[in-house]
Amino acid sequence: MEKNKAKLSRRQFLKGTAATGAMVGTMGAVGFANKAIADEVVSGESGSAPELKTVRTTCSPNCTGACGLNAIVENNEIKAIVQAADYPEQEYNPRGCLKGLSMMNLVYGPDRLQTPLIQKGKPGVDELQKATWEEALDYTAQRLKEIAAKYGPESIGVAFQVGGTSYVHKGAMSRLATLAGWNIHHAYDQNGDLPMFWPMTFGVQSEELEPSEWLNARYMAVFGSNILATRLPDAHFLVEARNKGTKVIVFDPSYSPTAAKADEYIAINGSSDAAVALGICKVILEEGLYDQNFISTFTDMPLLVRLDNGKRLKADEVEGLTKPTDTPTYREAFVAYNGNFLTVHSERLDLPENLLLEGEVEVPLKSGERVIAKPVFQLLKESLNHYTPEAVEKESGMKPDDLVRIAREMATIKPLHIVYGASNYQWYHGDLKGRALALINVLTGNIGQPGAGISTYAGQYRIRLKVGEWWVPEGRKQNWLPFLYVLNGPTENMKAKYPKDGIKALITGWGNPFDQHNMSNILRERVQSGELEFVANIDFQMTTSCEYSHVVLPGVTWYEKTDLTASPVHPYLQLQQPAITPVYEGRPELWIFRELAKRLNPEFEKYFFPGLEPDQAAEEVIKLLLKTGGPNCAGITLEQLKQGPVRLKSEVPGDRQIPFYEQVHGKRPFPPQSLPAKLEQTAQFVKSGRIEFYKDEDAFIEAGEQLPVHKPPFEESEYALNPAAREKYTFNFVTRNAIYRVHSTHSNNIWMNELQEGKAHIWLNPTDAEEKGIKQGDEVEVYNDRGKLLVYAVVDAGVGRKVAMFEQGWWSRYLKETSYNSLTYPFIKPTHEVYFVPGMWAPNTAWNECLCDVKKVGDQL
Ligand SMILES: Nc1nc2c(c(=O)[nH]1)N[C@H]1C(S)=C(S)[C@@H](COP(=O)(O)OP(=O)(O)OC[C@H]3O[C@@H](n4cnc5c(=O)[nH]c(N)nc54)[C@H](O)[C@@H]3O)O[C@H]1N2
Ligand SMILES: Nc1nc2c(c(=O)[nH]1)N[C@H]1C(S)=C(S)[C@@H](COP(=O)(O)OP(=O)(O)OC[C@H]3O[C@@H](n4cnc5c(=O)[nH]c(N)nc54)[C@H](O)[C@@H]3O)O[C@H]1N2
Ligand code: SF4
Ligand SMILES: [Mo]
Repeated sequence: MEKNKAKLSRRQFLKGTAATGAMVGTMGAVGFANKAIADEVVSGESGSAPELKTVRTTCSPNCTGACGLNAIVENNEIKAIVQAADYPEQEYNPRGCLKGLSMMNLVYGPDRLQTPLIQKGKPGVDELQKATWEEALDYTAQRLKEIAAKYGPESIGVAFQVGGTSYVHKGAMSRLATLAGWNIHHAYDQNGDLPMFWPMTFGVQSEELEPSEWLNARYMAVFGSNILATRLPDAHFLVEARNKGTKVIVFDPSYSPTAAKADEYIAINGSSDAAVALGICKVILEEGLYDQNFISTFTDMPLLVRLDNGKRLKADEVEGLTKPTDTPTYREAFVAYNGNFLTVHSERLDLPENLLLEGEVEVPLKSGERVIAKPVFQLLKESLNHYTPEAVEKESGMKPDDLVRIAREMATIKPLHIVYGASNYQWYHGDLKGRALALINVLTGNIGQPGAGISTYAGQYRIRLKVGEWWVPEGRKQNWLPFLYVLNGPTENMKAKYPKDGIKALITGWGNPFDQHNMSNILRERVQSGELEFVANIDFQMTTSCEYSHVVLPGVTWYEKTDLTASPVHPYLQLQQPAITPVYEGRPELWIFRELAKRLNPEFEKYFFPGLEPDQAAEEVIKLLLKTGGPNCAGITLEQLKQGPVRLKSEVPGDRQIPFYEQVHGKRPFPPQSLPAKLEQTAQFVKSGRIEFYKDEDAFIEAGEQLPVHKPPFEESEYALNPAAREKYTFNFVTRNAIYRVHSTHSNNIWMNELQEGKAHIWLNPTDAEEKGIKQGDEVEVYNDRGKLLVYAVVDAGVGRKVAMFEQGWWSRYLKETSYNSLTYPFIKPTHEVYFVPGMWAPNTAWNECLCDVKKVGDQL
């Protein structure tokens, strides 16, 4: 654990820090540029100097970075944080950003929680009172027992944010929730990070190329992903790829920092990406630029669809065909045609080559009826007829000549990598946009090859190991409830089980829902009215959510505990190792849950390694996870991880992370497994065992979304909710992620705030600002019927027309106690309710599907 011990005088140490700080500029202003420099500095003179040690850990906020960092520790205090730069593959070195390197500002900052706190008055109004751990834990257990007795344990909701950064401690929360029968709210859909086109089209939760694969792409089309700000330690791969000759093109309503690094920037209207993608696909089909062999083998394009009911033709319906007996219960056998009707086996990609893709056939059914059917490809071709370059221009603003030229480029310059950013799928029709974008890759065979594919990079949500042995005690079942239902109430079509009295208590950790969840103001009101009877929040600092809690339990940062991290956006398995003992009275979360568990039921304690210190217990959990985690971590040991990061295993040569490589190269059915779900849970999403563009479940047919189509924003959301919004609220409230924060974490980091004048801003287009009489620096109210936000104007020609761009994450205290998530609304799209597999197919939040107006503070309406 302690990789490096040396002596250094304080004077020498500070000198070293200052010198390297100046040298590395913004990337390392707080400390050393990399471990080599750190080593040089710490190997100084001997004598009476204090002892320094270097501890390697992993920066673990809800960021895409997962950067390996070294803490330089003196007398149990972190003096500096430096990039570890110890990845075996040099292209990943170094990783880190100024937020991670200035984490001491939070570890030792003024907002650090010192003791447990109990609210004896009104949450959000009265001061929380200091309490001992005994008092806080006893009180929490007592309230939870009372609420469970009154409303049932399922009325208690648990939210713990992205799993990939904390297999041990977040797992402990899941373990306790499962034992107690509480409901768990999956973070992925609540965050709006679940790109629903993935399960719909590929049957997986989501997938992405590892960043070094960008270097293998020759064409990289970025649709609304701000890599330069939201994938800071990986952004250099984009720049290097471009330097090597990869064309980089950015589609975004606003000129983002990433657009500034591209070869070409195309300004498009908000949520018009599906129109653009389908326009591109039309050109690809018309000019014969598609890969016929690929689509016949790996997709549903040859499957026949009945014109009378819009459903795919099943083998069992057709005279002379039968569903193969070895078809799994969660799959279906469909039909293709090559002069004869052929049964399409869901588990075998073995159809002959000369399949009918265009035209129609008459099908004799077992019932004696005859129906007309067309292949999916034919139906697609017909539906694409609407997307002429001129029609696309009308929807998106993209010039027809550009569309045709770019379509040809995308179809012919291979490998093609499309990056579909989170902000872009955080719209009501984000699923349709993703299905349309994926169609470009699939038609051109850009799937499962080095440098090729479509990727969605959100936070570190996805689980890369089998976690069941730790997260779910043997013989128990988890209860899940998507958070959108907590806000919205139950819906007619929901598949998740809604508790009879709703959610009456919340236990949250690793998140700040009272700023970050939509309708955060409603959540606040529910606590204050008593509708939400009890909230316990575990954090290491005093966030807005702490202010609205009944009990605050001080957890610890990743510098104060042992944990394991492995996320989808990073190819390495890494440890968090304690650099210091917990600050003040903070306690590792596993300890907190063990203490709570034994108070809830003495039987529960045995599930949490009683008798072991938290770090010892965490190591036992890690050993268990490595043993039972499945092929991705096979053979990896704790001892190995203590030496440094270890690349996760995969079936791709070199353990590379290339989605669907095994499907395409081994002709295996779709989908591959999405952990932690069982294969049959997600395989039901693509019943044909192929990449599916035609969805025939009733909700898709009712919505007219069997095939990917473009639908304009707001029609089924804001305008359906309030028709007056069409005239009243003409600005689109877009909430992108900030380079200065990780969501709301670092809201209070003084160094980061200095870079933003300590103020929250709203970005407006100059024409819009002028029309509203708003000038640079003016205080502005951004508002709609649901809420308001007070911020300062930045007038910026790069911002799209009628966009009010806010960088999400600010604590209310920096917004004059307004809440930016008081404007957003938890819309639920019916096609997201066709199945329910937690965090895989569930209603996804659409932050950007939000309208507002802006006015200068002081102006009358
Ligand atoms: N520094 C930092 N990095 C982070 C995070 C952080 O908070 N801070 N958070 C992490 C997490 S959890 C996430 S989910 C990711 C999110 O990271 P990204 O996917 O990059 O998302 P955003 O930064 O929200 O927005 C990116 C861009 O989408 C554009 N956009 C919005 N709507 C549309 C549209 O309809 N079409 C198109 N083409 N573009 C559109 C916006 O104008 C913006 O430029 O970042 C991760 N990385
Ligand atoms: N309007 C709008 N809202 C959004 C978004 C948007 O684009 N627009 N983005 C959404 C997205 S993509 C996401 S991912 C969410 C993120 O929202 P949240 O998940 O709420 O993330 P943070 O705001 O970073 O809050 C994390 C909290 O956990 C604490 N913490 C960090 N590490 C630890 C630890 O080890 N132990 C404990 N106990 N606490 C810890 C931090 O101090 C911090 O207060 O926000 C969502 N909200
Ligand atoms: S905040 Fe994100 S990018 Fe910065 S050091 Fe931490 S993990 Fe890396
Ligand atoms: Mo996210």
